[in-house]
Amino acid sequence: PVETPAKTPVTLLGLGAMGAALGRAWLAAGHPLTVWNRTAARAEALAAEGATVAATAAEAVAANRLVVVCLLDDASVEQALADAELTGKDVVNLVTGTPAQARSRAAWAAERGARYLDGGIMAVPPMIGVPAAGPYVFYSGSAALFDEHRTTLAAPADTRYVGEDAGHAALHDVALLSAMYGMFAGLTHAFALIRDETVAPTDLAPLITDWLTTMTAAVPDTARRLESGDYTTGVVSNLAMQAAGRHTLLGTAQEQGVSPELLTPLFHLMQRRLATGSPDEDLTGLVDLLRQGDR
Ligand code: FVH
Repeated sequence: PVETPAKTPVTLLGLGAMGAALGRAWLAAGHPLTVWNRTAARAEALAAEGATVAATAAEAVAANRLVVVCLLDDASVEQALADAELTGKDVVNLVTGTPAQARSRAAWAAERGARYLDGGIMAVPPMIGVPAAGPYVFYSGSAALFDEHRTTLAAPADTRYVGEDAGHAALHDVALLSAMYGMFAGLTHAFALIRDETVAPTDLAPLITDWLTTMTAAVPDTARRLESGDYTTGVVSNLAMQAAGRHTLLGTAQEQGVSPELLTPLFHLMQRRLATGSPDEDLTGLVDLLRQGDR
């Protein structure tokens, strides 16, 4: 008979919405799982599914070499792992944080004799363990740790390793979340415009979806322009024309009784860039304007 290789045992700290989903995915994939959660009752469901419950975080860490942390924030990592012996451990931190927090957490782990990988989860809990939903996690930090555990890490969600700099997973995570919040700002304003009209939100929704999907062509265009430094060749919708459009967009907001507070910052930036004499560019120059050194 062919023996199936044993699955890497995993320790998981934190059984909130995301931690529980991750734990369930590792159990489903056949990994022995040791869990700890500050509020013990939250571990009961996973225990019933086969997880071993540790009484303390330190005990959970002691159980396995691979230790995955999915707590609320960086401060909770500090508190939960204060008494844990990390020498020889492989710590994978999936807590959402800033690049600087990730880098200092990497240094903190190194001082304690652990290898460190930081992660930024691009998914919500129901997507975990459902490959068709497209979940993935950015990882950065120890390449050796990532290579050794990549199969285990891929059980709950696909993996994207983005380099040895421990801050880069968080940087990618926050860059994508920032783009998402820009989209949320736009659709919030759009729905506000039609709120008191006889236009049904459910009729507008597919139109917004199609339009935003078409407009994502601006993403690779902007990237190419930033890399080439040429912000004008092939521009279809120039900055001067778009800045002039503020009268229509802000005027419509006023007519509809909608606050312009989500739109005005972008138009202010356009006018500042125009003031530098860049009417033939597209919006790429706003990227440079946002850099604090350019203020
Ligand atoms: N849920 C989501 O949609 C997002 C998707 C992208 C990634 N995030 C990040 O994942 C981290 C965990 O998020 P979560 O959804 O599991 O969060 P909660 O359900 O609120 O659970 C929080 C867990 O953290 C424990 N905890 C909080 N403070 C402490 C502390 N001082 N010491 C020890 N544990 C702590 C909490 O324990 P308890 O309240 O049950 O006792 C939960 O286990 C997060 O970084 C997201 O940004 C999720």
